Order: sequence, then C-alpha cells, then structure tokens
Amino acid sequence: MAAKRALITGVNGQDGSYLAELLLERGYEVHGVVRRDALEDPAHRLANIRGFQDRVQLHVGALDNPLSIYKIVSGVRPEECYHFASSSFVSYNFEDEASIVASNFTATHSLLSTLKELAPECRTYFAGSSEMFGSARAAPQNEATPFNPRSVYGISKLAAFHLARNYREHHKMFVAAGILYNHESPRRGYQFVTRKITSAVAKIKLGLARSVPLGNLDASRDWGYAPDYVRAMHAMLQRPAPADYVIATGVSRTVRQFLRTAFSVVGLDYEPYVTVDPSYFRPSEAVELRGDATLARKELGWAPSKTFEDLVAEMVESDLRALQNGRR
Ligand code: GDR
Repeated sequence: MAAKRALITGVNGQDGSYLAELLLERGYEVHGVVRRDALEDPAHRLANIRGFQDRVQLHVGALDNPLSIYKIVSGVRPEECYHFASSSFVSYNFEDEASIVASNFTATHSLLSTLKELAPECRTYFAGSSEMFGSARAAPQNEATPFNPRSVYGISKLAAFHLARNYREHHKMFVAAGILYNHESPRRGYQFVTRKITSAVAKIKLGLARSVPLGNLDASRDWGYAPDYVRAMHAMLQRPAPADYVIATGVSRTVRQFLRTAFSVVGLDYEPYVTVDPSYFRPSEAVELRGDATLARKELGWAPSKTFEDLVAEMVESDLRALQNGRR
C-alpha cells in the first residue's frame, strides 16, 4: 500500500517535530513547511528536526502568502494536514496584534480555502488552545464550556477555530480541532515559562547563572507532555468523523510548584535563585485553566503517559546535558 502523505505546517516547532517523528515511525511520507529564515539558520531553527531531517521533505513557504500555500498544497496533495504554524507566544503587547491575527487567523483561512479547492478529501488538524477559554467561566473546562478569550492570541485562535468548524459543517471537510492545554518538552521554546525555568536551573547548577527573573509565580496551568499531545492529534484524524477535543492532564499546578520541582531535580531550593520582575506579569491572567479530556479518553483512547515530575526532570536533565555538551 502506498504511504500516506502528510503535510505539517511549522514542522520545526515543538509539536511539528514530534508529530513528524510519529508519522515517520508509522510509515507516512512527511512534508513540512518552514519559513525561509529557518533554512538560513538551520543550527537553531531546525534543531528540533535535526535527527530525522533527511526523511522529511521540506518546503519553504510563507503562510501569510496564499500563493505560496497554493503551490505547496498543489505539489504535495496531502491526505492529512496538521496546521501548527502560528504565533504561539501569548503576548499582550499591542504592537504584536496585527501579526498575531495574520498568523493565527488569516493563515488558517488561506490554508483551509486552498485545501478546499485542491485537496477537499484531506483530513486536517487545527491547533486550538485553552487560551480560547481565557478567563474561564468554569473549571475544569470541556468541549461545552463557553469561550471567553482575554488576549488577542486567544481571540484570533477562537476565530480560526470557528472557521475550522465552518469548513467542517458547511463544506463537509474533515477538520478536527484540538483544544490543547500547555504541553511541554525539551523542545519547548525558551520564552515559555517551563523552558525558561529548566534552562535557568541547568545554568545555575553549573555556575553559569545566578538567578532567573519571573512574573506571577501563583499563575497556574495544566501542563502536559508534548509527545503525548501529538498522539492525540493523530488519533483525531483517524476517527470516522471529525470533532473537537480538549487535550489536557486535568491537573493544574502553579509556576511556583514547577519551580520547586525543577530545582529539586538538581538538589536545590528555588527561593534564593528567583527574582520577581513585574514586566513578566500579564494584565488579565486566565483564572483556572484546567482541562477535562474525558471525550478524548473515550473516543480516542487517549491518556497522558508521563507524570508532571517526570516531565520536569526530563526537561532539566536535557538542559543540563546540552550545556555540558556545549550545545547551548
Ligand atoms: P501560556 O504559556 O501563555 O500559557 O501559553 P507560558 O509558558 O508563556 O505562560 C504560562 C504561565 O506562566 C506565567 N509566567 C510566565 N510566563 C512566561 N512566559 N515568562 C515568565 O517569566 C513568567 N512568569 C510567570 C504566565 O503568566 C502564565 O500564567 C502556552 C503557549 O504554548 C500557547 O501557544 C498555548 O496556546 C497555550 O500554552 C495553551
């Protein structure tokens, strides 16, 4: 049987890279879209796919350019498409708003409308976010919880989510959306709080830094393990019919708990090493973002595989090894 063809936008990001590995293991022909600047700085921008880049067919594309998407989709004719390319940092900076809307909403529209014309049978995954619940009206949240986004990031994701639903309902395309809670790994970007902490812990342990400046230590999140979350995405596209699924662990923890656990991996107490910097505080912090993944458990047979403690330990140990090997 011919290998299934999959197209992953943002293949070099955390989720794109884990999903590419999963699909390669399952015998897919994997195509990935990256931006031109990634090819110009492969040591950093393609680091996540370094181990298997020769098995992924890379396409240079700008998702804000509909012609570029059109050319890629017409060449690849994907059977499954996973759309990750977007701005992933939840910024409250007004200057970022236009680019967040462009990358989260307009690019999703370009991709879906192109797939509708060129590959209407393609099964598509849209990456929604718990930020769409924003200042959530109830906890834990499931697929029926009302959305109440509180950032342009959440608003633009929610608009794209509604678009994805409309392509499913009106154009009868197979479009599934994950409402994913925070998911972390050694491939997480350094601007996110988990990786910021684990990389600082490694530096502090090795005497390369003295402290780490952070924002609200009492903010809480439902943190899971990214490789588990890409399993769920793949499972969504294997269902008889498309739907939306919350993917989460169901347990929320504070930034302080993350800190305590991360420092304990190297035998240190976090308090002397943390400074609080008000510039990292967010104007309207989401209330309690904690997901209820009952539907995913039932329909996808999905469950998280790693404990919070093991996730944090894996990230700290990976950052320590990278520093010891001179990779960071
Ligand atoms: P989030 O992730 O905004 O939830 O979005 P992030 O790791 O940036 O923040 C998590 C929580 O930590 C608090 N915090 C800090 N955050 C950062 N980045 N830096 C700090 O110094 C700091 N100090 C405290 C934040 O206030 C927040 O409460 C992630 C992204 O992956 C999104 O793309 C995705 O949609 C959501 O998760 C689900």
